[in-house]
Amino acid sequence: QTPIGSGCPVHQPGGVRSLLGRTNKDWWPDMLATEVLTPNGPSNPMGDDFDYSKAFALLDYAALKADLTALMTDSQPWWPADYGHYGPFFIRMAWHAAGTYRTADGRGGANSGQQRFAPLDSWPDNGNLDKARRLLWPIKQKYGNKISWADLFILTGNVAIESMGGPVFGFGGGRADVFEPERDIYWGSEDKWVNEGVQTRIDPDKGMEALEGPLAAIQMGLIYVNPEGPGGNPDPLQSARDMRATFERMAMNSEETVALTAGGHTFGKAHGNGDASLLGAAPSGGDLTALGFGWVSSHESGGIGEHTVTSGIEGSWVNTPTEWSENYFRLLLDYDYELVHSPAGAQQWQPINQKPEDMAPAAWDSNIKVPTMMTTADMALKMDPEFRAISEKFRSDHEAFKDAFARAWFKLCHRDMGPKVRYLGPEVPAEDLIWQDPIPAGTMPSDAEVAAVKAAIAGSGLTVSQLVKTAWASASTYRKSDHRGGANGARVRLAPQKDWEVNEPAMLAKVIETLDGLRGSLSIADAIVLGGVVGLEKAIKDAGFNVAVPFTGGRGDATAEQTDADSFEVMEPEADAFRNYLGKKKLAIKTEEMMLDRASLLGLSVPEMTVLVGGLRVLGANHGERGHGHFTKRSGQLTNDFFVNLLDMTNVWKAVDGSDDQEYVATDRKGGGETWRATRADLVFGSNSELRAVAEVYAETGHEEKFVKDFVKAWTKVMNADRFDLA
Ligand code: HEB
Repeated sequence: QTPIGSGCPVHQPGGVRSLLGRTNKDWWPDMLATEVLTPNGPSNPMGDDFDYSKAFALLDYAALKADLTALMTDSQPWWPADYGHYGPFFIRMAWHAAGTYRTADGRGGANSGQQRFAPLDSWPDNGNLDKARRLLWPIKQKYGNKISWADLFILTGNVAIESMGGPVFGFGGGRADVFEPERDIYWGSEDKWVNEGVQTRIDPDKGMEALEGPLAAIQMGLIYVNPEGPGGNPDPLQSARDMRATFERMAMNSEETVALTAGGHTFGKAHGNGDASLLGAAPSGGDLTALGFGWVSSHESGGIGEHTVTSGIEGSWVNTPTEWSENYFRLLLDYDYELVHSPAGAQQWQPINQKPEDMAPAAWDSNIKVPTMMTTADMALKMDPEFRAISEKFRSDHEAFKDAFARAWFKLCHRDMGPKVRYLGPEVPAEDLIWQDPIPAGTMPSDAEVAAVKAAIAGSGLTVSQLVKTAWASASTYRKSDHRGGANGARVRLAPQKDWEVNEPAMLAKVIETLDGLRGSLSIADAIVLGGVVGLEKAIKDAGFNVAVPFTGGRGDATAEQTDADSFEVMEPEADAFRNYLGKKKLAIKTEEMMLDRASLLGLSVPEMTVLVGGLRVLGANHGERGHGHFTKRSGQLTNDFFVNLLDMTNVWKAVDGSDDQEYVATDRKGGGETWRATRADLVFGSNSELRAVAEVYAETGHEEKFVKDFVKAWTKVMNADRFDLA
């Protein structure tokens, strides 16, 4: 029971939604309020000096893999293995860990072990994966901090595939665990889960357009699509449409989508041999004595083994569910199928007149033969013309299918790890893959080289504003969610980034061309960042301070061939509060919440975000000629004028008519004349009490230099956010 009435709490006046939508506290109001302790820091028992990559280096990798292989067939009475093999179950666990990834904000995915926490641990689609994680606990306990849960999920999926003869492409470790749910992610606004009848997010007429960004699943609580078809409607063609839309948001094309689904469903079975209404609460709402187990069944057998109910669908896809084979496409394409109901009442497809030799062993007794099945989503691979062509190609060329599956699985599991330098362990593939956004290694310039280029830039006539904006355009694409973007590689000079409106293409091209002519032996990526340093140092000196701006060179330059331009398109900012930029598109969330979101992806704290915005305004870093928030009479000097003037009671602020509450004007309380103009991303530092408290610190007498130093620190953090090569 939720205390949230019928009105949807997450939509605000004006049609915008709240940044986070429905959160754990809305789903489980009784959940333990561990956040009362977060003022003391994040809940990480490992401490600040724990370095996961160092611990991983001590791991006996071969021994761990041997233990995992043995676990596959070590059936436990409290959750017996189907066919005596846990492999398929663990593949599903790994796929669901990775499958929450979405390209739009890079969040979700396998890289921090989020499947252990709400809401993911309790999503209907993750049903019974709590048991899979518990089966792994003795191994996690044994290897301790040398293997994170996040890495263990993926490695176990790989070992499962290998142990059943399937193809794998490699494994990279390096996913450090976190110890609390991600609090910065939007999972949707609906107040019902998929199994409670919530509507699909895809509109039959609008398709992909109707799937709200950044979401990548069609219903609340799903990894991607509903196996029974959109909203439970068993229409394979509509299911194909949804698969395309959602897998595209996971960075998968149609071929990868077919390969993954077919390869995955070459293994294992679906569970629906019982009454779904006998299942208890999901883990996060579970009983204290269940110790984190959810969906505890009151079925006479305890709802395990033969009587397991997970999705409600029942049966295996193929006749050989614990071996890699060619059977999936064979059975899918050779048989006609009819719609039937599982014992749990789910709609599924059964081969018509199935030959006994094509039937599957029952999971509990290999002497009993049962029909195989396909879900509506599987039927999409047969019925949709485009998917069908791919299915037929893979059927006739098994080697191509194997290769496509292995590569797509590797991508699925590593897509959110960022550049290859972050991968650890003996099984990292040598081949560079385009989705890793490869960057050639740079060389560290000497101090003399840096000094010479600095002098050349300083004498080039480029302005503080131009240099700062260009460096910001380059570095601020970084997102900690999937470690993409950033200044390394200088992709700001390539399509599509060079043409993004937020980057002022004409100005950007001119600055980069000039820097290119002056950079000597430095990479263009380094020169862009160094340009920012030159601009800042001038602004600091002109303001009367003596504070150095650090520079660490060694970045490389990526080429257009090394850049999957399409995959960068999703990263185009619709708004950028740091440059006071608002695109033409109406935003789904408030401008100031867009700012929080970007700051969060950059890994900034509240004071870091505040000091950066205040500093960038007076440096003239606004998009175009926009004067909003430029609260200074000495433009281009790094002063705290933004905060001083924002908090000055002289000004009376009001919304500009017709600006849809996006633009504001201040007049002098006494004289009545116009003093300043601002956006929401400016005024929020005066109106929100927490931001205001930080703004006051920077406006205080005696803190002028602290402001400069803090700005330089936060700026440098953004410039170096992607320097994993420095270790
Ligand atoms: Fe899957 C299972 C659906 C994709 C792998 N799946 C499954 C199930 C279902 C599904 C319903 C059943 C569950 C239970 O237990 O009951 N999928 C699905 C869908 C999709 C998919 C709808 C989209 C289209 N998969 C997938 C992928 C993969 C997979 C991609 C990988 C690669 N699955 C899987 C496995 C399994 C499953 C392995 C089995 C598990 C066991 O056996 O336990």
